[in-house]
Amino acid sequence: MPRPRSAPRSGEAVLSNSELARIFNEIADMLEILGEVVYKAVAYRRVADAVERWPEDVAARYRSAEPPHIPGAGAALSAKLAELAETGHLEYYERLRAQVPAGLLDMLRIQGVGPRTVKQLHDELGIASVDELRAAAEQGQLRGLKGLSSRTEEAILEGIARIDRRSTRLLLHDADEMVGGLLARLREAPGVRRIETAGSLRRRAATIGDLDLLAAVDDPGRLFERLNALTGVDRVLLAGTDKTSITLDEGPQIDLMVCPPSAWGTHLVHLTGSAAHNVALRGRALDRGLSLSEKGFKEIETGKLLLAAEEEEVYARLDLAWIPPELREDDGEIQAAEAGELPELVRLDEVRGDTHVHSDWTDGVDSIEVMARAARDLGRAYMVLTDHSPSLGIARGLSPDRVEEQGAEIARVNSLLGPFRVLHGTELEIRADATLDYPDELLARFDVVIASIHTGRGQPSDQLTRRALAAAENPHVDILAHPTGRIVNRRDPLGLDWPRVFEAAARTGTLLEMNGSPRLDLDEHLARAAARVGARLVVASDAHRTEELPQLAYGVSMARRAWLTADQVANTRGAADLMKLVE
Ligand code: DGT
Ligand code: CA
Ligand code: CA
Ligand code: ZN
Repeated sequence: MPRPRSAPRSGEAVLSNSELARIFNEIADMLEILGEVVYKAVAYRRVADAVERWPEDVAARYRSAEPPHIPGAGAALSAKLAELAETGHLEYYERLRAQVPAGLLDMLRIQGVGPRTVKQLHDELGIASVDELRAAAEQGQLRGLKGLSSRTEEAILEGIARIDRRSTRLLLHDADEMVGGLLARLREAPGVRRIETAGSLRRRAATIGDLDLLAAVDDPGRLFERLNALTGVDRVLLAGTDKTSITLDEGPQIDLMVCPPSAWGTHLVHLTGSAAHNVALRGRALDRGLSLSEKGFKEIETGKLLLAAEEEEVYARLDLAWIPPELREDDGEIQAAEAGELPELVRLDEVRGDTHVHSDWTDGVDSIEVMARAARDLGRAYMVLTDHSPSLGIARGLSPDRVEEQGAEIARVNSLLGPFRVLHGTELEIRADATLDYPDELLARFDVVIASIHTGRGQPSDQLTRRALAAAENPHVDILAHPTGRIVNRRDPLGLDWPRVFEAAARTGTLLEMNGSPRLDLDEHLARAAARVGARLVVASDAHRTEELPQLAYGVSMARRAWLTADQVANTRGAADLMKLVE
């Protein structure tokens, strides 16, 4: 049985170690900004570090009245951890937040800007936000302060540009969530015949600049009114007769375009893009004596307008097969459509099982049985349970004995839920020295082994490559999980020698994961490159709770953007065939 955890009652927030650490670090930041004595901030940071690395769930230990002995956490700090663990809140933290303007904490996100600089900038120049800091740096006002120079100004501007680049584009998952409710409400608006997402969201790009919607309506005015009246709409940027832009209170701009139903096809092609794809289509239209815009095709000689109510008609007039939105990046899809060689892209309903799922035996939230029932309810035929190996201390990785016990629990769940199957897997850490975290004899006993790199990420590229190759070459390793280690908008991908890794994967039959969590790793470009040299892929959710199991769909979206067919995605096979493939 799993180690008893004081289980989170549903709806109640239980803070993870990294959330506790983040709050303690933020307290330290605020204390420094407020100019408190240094040792106080140091104490909070020390405890934050220890909590972050603690091998067990600290909040759970507090809740079960067995607080761990965290070095540096005396009575006062321990009481604060207890308050956070039990209530999810901390009075003291809230009080500090009321004292320190949020803009000052934002400034700490700029690389190279620490609390002391923030305090100095605030005290001496009254700067209280990133925007004010940018303006001051641009105007050369910082170099007058003690310890700062024109080089600091440049570094600060550079740092601001970097966080801008990171934070302005919305993660696909978040964009879906934002647009879902909005679409449903607009669909009910009087006179709306059709409404769809367009732009990068419809192409399923990993990040989205703004949300584009297209509606076919009889009366545009009524729809715009409806949009403007929606709660949460912050302001209307531009209200035209066929186009409006709004921003939500939180989140991105939304471009809503409307069109008559008879011109839906050309409008949807236009607004879906990409711009490069559209440019190529227009060129093709010109070759045929036509000028293509969202309104329709105009015969250049006669000026006659030819409407297209469906996308298929647009492509047909250009002698092309209809091109799935995920491929519309001007990356070979037009040539393929012309030659009748578009791939039959893999679909979510073809995926039989999920190859990367966690439970509360390591860092997941739900039990094996609960995860399995939820996967079954989503229509999957199997899932590979891939809890962590021991060296991932933070995730309470499993000792060999615990692996054995887990096998028994899986057998019990399988006897309950058959024909659904839980396959016994592991997410095996590829250690910093390129050795693997379990001995071969133990690895041989798993149904499926997925290997990944979480530690030693700062190594030079050739050592990282060596680690990935060592895993691929081990006959017991079946899948390389989230191979680049990126997290969209948060963590850059590792720079491995990908051609070598993909060659090894293809040669050894090691599968490469397309992880559907906000990692989206591999991305579509690397996955396409891997498939080109004959490697196969899998799509997976990396779910740590039941609510994350549907993330598998994002792996499929990226696989489609990588031009993959069902045959190239190994888990479109049933459990038995997958096991045969990786044996
Ligand atoms: P985003 O918003 O940065 O994630 O990317 P998109 O692709 O959604 O771009 P967006 O919102 O600027 O425009 C939506 C679509 O409108 C785009 O995919 C194609 C079309 N479009 C926009 N600007 C142009 C343009 O300058 N030329 C052409 N041909 N099409 C354009
Ligand atoms: Ca867009
Ligand atoms: Ca747009
Ligand atoms: Zn995982």
